[in-house]
Amino acid sequence: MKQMSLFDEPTAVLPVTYYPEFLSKQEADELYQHCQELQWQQNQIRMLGKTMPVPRLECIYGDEGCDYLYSKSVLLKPLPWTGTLAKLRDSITAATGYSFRIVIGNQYRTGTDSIGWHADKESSMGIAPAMPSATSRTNASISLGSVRKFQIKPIGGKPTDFWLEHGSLLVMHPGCQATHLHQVPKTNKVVGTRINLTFRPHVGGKR
Ligand SMILES: O=C(O)CCC(=O)C(=O)O
Repeated sequence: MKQMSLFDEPTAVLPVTYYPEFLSKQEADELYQHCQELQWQQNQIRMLGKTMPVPRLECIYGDEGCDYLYSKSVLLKPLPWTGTLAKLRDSITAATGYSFRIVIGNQYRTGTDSIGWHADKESSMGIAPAMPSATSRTNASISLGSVRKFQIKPIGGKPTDFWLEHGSLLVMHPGCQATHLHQVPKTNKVVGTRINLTFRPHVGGKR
């Protein structure tokens, strides 16, 4: 499997690994079709004393009770794994060695849908998910549909831009969430729908 470790890049030392063709074109097309049947919703987020719509659609599937709260205001309650998502989870675990208990879907309908600079370090992801140690947690995300710019930067540092292709997998290794931020910025370009499936660990719920 083609794999690019950005640890090895002289100009961009990033704690991530990118697999541009993790899924074949046919597998990625079929998964994109499956994603049309998922239960997408537009959640509301509370920021700076205001309630506003999250600028993308979201869904969550996973182990029972593995609720996910982010930005102290958006509570996602997982639906049971679909067969397709469970199979994909297992294939990512086989390729990376990391285990996951939930998958969060983000659907970017147009260029104005986005996700701002953040790190994924919710306490539900582990006792010390943000610490760069062997016990800290990881994320693995599959991209489908239109290509959007993804940016990652060390906290206080300069961003590296790259484009996550249809069927690709991006793994953020343990420690990444402690030292780096990432985002998918808005764009004025005309772009089609992009779907991102982010597999994550969780310390709660039923096993
Ligand atoms: O859409 C992406 O590639 C990134 C999603 C993301 O940052 C997140 O779900 O926390």
